[in-house]
Amino acid sequence: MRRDKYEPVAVTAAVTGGDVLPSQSRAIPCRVEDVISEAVGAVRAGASVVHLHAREDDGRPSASPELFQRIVEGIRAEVDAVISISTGGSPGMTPQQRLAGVLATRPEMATYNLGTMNYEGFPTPSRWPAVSHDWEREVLANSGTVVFTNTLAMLRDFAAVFKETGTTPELEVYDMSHLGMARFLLDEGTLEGPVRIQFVLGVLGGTGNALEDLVALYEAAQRTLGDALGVVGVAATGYPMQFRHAALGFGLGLDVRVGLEDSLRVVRTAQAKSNAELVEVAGRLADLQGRPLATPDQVRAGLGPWWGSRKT
Ligand code: KMH
Ligand code: ZN
Repeated sequence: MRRDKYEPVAVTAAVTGGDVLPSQSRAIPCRVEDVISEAVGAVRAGASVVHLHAREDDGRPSASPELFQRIVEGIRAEVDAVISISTGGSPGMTPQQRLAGVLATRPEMATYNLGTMNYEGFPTPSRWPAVSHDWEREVLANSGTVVFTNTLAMLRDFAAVFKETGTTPELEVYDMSHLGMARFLLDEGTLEGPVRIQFVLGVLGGTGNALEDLVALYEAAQRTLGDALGVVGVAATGYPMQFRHAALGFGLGLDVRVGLEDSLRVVRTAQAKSNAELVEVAGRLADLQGRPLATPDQVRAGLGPWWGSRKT
């Protein structure tokens, strides 16, 4: 799907993630009430979608259905936003744990990671952050061994849960090979088009973070998926590429994801104090290009067939 010149674009706020360590930035929300207030702040700053992971109070990534429920209920009590739950979770979670948030909250959208890959958040010991929790030390000690597992069997199982819960899969494409997998899943009927794609750039194990990588992936997606290609978005990691890809993405008519899950800095020399700060920058980049920010209902109108056939 290609958008016209002045059509709205949506900003997703990825407010906490499962990979960044709370010791890296005081702004990363961990407790339920902090995740809620960060998400609410991001929506008030212009985001229409919030992408959510859950954490224990000490910041350890969690698959607790209760935590996901409390987070989603808390956000919905304060703002209207499209909820996108992570099924990527964090390294070490089982497939069932990774589905827990979707089963507990039946969100409009959830991430759907298309391939098994290396996934290294902390590859270089000399650049590791000083951390204060033992669980964070374990994350760093696992450096060099992290595999993000997404087998074909898992993809079929996850799709069945998404269909049952009326959840739109947001296909996370880190690599050209993931487009081939999406095509296969469409052809065998596991997925139904039009599919929503989000390019994730800059993860060590996937495509790099150059602007040309986004253009190459976008062209490949149009060629590979054709009419089955629905809304397209981009999530790039790290400063300044998060914002450079936001500018290019809006120019191309794509949705854009920003947030502390993917990038901690708001300017070269300073960390963001909140997710809202990052969303505000994205909003300015859209506005400068004459693109209004989509409302949650405008995003819902573009969700795929499983959301459309949802019964409750
Ligand atoms: N942390 C991002 C780079 C997911 O939650 O399913 C990838 C991500 C995956 O958001
Ligand atoms: Zn995520």
